[in-house]
Amino acid sequence: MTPFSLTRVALAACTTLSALALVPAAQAAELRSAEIHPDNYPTTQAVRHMGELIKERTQGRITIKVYSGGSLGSENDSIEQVKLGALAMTRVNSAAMHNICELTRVPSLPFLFRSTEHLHKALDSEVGEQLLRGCEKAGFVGLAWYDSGSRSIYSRSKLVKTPADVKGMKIRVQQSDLAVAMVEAMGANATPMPLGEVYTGLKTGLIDAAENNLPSYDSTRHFEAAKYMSMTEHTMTPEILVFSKRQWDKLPEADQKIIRDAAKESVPYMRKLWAEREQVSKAAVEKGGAQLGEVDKASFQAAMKPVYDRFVNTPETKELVSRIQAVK
Ligand code: GTR
Repeated sequence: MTPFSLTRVALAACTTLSALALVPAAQAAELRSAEIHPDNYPTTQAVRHMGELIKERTQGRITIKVYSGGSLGSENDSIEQVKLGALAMTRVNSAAMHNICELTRVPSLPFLFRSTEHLHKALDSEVGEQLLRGCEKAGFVGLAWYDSGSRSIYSRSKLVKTPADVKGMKIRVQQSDLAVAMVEAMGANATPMPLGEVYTGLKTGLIDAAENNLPSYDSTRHFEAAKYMSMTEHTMTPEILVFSKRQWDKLPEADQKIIRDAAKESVPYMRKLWAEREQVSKAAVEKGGAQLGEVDKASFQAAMKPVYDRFVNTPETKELVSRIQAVK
């Protein structure tokens, strides 16, 4: 072989190798997904369902393993892992993404949605897609929105009717500037902390109150420590399913499509489970001694003006909010 033909062989080998690198072979993969809720919670079950669809459509080549119950850490921990590409996916509440991906604040704004139907229509529309895409530059592929009902305040000592009743109360909130601002606009003192610390915080009196939806109030057993839940329903901040952009970019397009479609198809499944779970949890907390009381909602809503002034202050956020409000 002449030196010339040797080079040709080497060149040909290189070309083949680089072509292989550009078009990744359809590889078997187990996608790991983090979840802080227990196994029987609707979010956990929805991601498992999504995994079954993917497994079926890839003949078992791609599967999802959901690590539930916070076994991979807090929501913030899992977001960090997903960003780094160490973890494929995580399901978190949008509040956990607020400080990382600004547009996720929009669907968490207080009293934005008039009803569950309004929330579904808005998030299923192009606005919902635009908000999901907004996370890409931060390293996350937003796959789907899941229901989270609405959040209400529960206290150790009393039912509340108006913001005057929560004045000075120490209320635990999610670790988000918007969550802090909402509770402070009511006149309370916001204490951001991870969900896992709230039960003890309530039991020891470190905090007077917290706020969450009925299924979480039930599954965390917070109702044992704070039995007065006042139905402020101040935010319908949805759950969000995010995929690591680093891992996503390594997947062949056909697999990306299978994953995206399965995520979307898990949404109606989740919504059904959620609606059932809200009823079950309401009955369970009441049976466990919780008292649910109505509030003067208009007074809470009126107190939220500073929150809108601070967080809806760019042409983009203003436009998104008015498009959501215009959804019939
Ligand atoms: C729940 C939500 C969790 C978490 C939690 C909290 O409703 O599903 O992801 O954000 O609230 O208050 O920390």
